Amino acid sequence: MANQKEQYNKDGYLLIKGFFSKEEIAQIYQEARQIFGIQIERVLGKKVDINDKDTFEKAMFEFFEKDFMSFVNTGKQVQHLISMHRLGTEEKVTNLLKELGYEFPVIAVRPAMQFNSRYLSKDGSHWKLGAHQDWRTGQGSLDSIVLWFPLIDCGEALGALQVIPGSHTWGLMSADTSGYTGSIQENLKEEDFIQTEFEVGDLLIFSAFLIHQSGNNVTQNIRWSIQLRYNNMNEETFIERGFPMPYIYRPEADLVTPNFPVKEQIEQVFA
Ligand SMILES: O=C(O)CCC(=O)C(=O)O
Repeated sequence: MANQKEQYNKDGYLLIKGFFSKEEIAQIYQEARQIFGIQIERVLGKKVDINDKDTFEKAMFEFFEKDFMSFVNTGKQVQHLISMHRLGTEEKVTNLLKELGYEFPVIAVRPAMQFNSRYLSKDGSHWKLGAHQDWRTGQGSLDSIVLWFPLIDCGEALGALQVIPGSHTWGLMSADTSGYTGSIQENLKEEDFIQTEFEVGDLLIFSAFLIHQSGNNVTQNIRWSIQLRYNNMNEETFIERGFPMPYIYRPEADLVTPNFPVKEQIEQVFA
């Protein structure tokens, strides 16, 4: 274990084989597809078999094209899967954080599931992100940590994450505002990036300062992945800065569906 921490401190990341069970990841993946399947049926007027990968993913692309707003909202609902949230609070996760030096881990932001594909991205950022450091968006403890893992076996062709070992000690790099994370301005050498490879259950854990980027998903398939982020409440500068929370989470001011619901619809629920 001491070796694990040493390696993490040196490289800024660890790739841990078989950290999660294949079954628990499969369940989350299935529930995410089920949620999309419900709206696919409504919007496209056809039921799709979520286990028929290519047909299902084609239906995802059609759904995206046909009703973008519902697609975005469905994607947001998927972020609230209980199975995914449960995974992020498992003891083996908090134990790992403690092994890496966390005294008091908290969730930095809600877990995120991504479904990356060129066919599910209007500006390219939901296909692939340029090089960035997650700390710029999270601004939490200096030892903020990110967990990244795919819901499917995932290597270079599907665009698994690429990381620069040791770059977590280079400081906070300047970045533009492209995508939703910004991209680092400095010229980085492509050959410094290491391509990660995963089987279902493998976990990449990295410092929020580690420079990383999406690989290039050259396939017709979707790269399904999850990111979990944590802060250490005992980290001195985080305490001194008053625990900043840069993520904004608030309700819509107006009714999303005008004139809904009428009294009878509510009565029906409790009849
Ligand atoms: O999964 C990806 O392609 C990029 C995810 C990422 O780097 C991030 O959200 O910080």
